[in-house]
Amino acid sequence: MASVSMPRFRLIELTEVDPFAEFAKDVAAGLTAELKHLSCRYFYDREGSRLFEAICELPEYYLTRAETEILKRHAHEIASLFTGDVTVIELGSGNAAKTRLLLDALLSSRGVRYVPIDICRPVLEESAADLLERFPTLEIVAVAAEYHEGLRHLLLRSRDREGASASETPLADARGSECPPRLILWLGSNIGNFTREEAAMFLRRIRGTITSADRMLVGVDLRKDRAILESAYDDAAGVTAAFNRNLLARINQELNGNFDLSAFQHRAIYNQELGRIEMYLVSTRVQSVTIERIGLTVKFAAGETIHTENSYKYSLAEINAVATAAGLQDQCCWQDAAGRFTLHLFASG
Ligand code: AVJ
Repeated sequence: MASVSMPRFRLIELTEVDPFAEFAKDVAAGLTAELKHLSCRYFYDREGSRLFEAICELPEYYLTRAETEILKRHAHEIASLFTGDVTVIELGSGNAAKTRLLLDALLSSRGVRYVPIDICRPVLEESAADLLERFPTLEIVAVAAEYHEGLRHLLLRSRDREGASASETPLADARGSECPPRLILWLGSNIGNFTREEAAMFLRRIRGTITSADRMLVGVDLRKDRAILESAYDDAAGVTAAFNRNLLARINQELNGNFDLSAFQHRAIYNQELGRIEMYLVSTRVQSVTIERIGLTVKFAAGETIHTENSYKYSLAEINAVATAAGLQDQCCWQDAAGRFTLHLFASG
């Protein structure tokens, strides 16, 4: 764990000692499986994070605009639920563009410590620099880690009371000595990458670490017409296709692979029964690919797929079921005018 100190900014690195080892292991397992798959967590190298930001601006990708609309309209109402200082913890903060709306509303009448957790360190550093300049009183403790890692440290925080030191518990430390209430943000339909069961378990673990004063704000994409969903994940400009293929580019770069990116097609289909978008890369011909660093040659049949992402969509009843399974109380929710997306405020109940 490395940490860099500056007056209003600290960065805590909780990423793997050898990030290639984990990636190599997962790629080898995924590409030798009966149904080939790669984990969507590997989308977000620097280029992937940049492509995802471009996705958020696409006319077809309504999610970001819908959530921004909700935050613009209700940020002050959400901020008013907190009376004193607050610690804002964000899971998967990315460029934190939407978070600015909330931070702005919160900072108008209280002190805020912001704890963004993201797996892409350069993106964390850039967005933190931008926020520090924009908000002269904001304090930031950035955590370069995966959700699960970040959550583990949230869990450690609750053990902090039993004596773990602050350096082992960055989020405890991040919370400060007065322990202001925390607002945990899980925005942008990031919940959609989890199965409903995983989402409930994850929220349940968070619930176990929060106090009755803490709140969680979760952005959820709603079930809707297939055509709208499929074009959101298969845009005309091909940005989502490039985002998907970037996984193969990353294998080429980091693991010495020889994937021919032009021989894999992007596919996004809505599985209505399961209520999820499924993304695939489809081999356009018979081919074999060698990945030197893991000593692996993978054969593909024409039309064979690599499953790369699931993005779950929710009905209000499904959100309710997940919240109930997690033991969370749904305190408030807000939708965009077109009813495409919803923000839910949860308490430990
Ligand atoms: C970052 C997981 C919310 O599922 O909508 C966007 C990722 N994939 N286009 C989503 C994504 C393809 C995105 N999340």
